[in-house]
Amino acid sequence: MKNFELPVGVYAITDSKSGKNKNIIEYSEELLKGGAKIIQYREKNKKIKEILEEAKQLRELTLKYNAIFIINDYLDIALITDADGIHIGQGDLPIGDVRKVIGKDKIIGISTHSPQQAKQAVLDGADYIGVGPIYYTETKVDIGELVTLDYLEYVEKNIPLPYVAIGGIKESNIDEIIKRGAKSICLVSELVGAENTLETTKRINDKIIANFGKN
Ligand code: 3NM
Repeated sequence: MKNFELPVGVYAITDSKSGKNKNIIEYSEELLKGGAKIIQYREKNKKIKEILEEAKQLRELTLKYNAIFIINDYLDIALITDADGIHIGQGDLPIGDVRKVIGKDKIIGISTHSPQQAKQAVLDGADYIGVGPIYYTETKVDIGELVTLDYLEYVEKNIPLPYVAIGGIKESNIDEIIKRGAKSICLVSELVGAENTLETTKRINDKIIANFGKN
């Protein structure tokens, strides 16, 4: 997609593990009411038909709140639900091939964990990159090495793409991330697992916007 910008503020990702007994649609609505303007549906364990059903409901919800809807991994589900884009990992289909299927008007994001991967994402035509895991997290399995704040600083200074900082980010350490210039910040367990998802999302989203302004 041409000239894509990530919304300034919280980048929300769903997680059935962090949600415990919370209903995904209910907590997603809280994330959106709290101000998240982008939400990624990420589901690693459910059966494909259930994934499709949830994705369809989230598509409706994101349209209602005028938020960007991204699907993690599943190209077919992204196409069926007419999601705004797809987020892939380093081990997934190459960006060029994903682009052929999804088209030039959709968003492609890719997780990166090193300067080399970030530079490659630029060459391959990614619309944005994930930068993480910055801190330790149990939300993602097989996280590999922590990239630390050094990699965040590298991307901020050297990579001409929008990026989202991710991995172990909490309300208690977010100042370190904001200080380095990250305008799009993902907190999964901190928001999905919060006692009050709406209030926590709003507080954090407002803080990021207070630092950088809305886009
Ligand atoms: N991707 P939490 S870290 C989904 O580094 C995901 O690419 C990561 O969850 C990466 O905010 C991560 O609960 C999980 O730590 C982030």
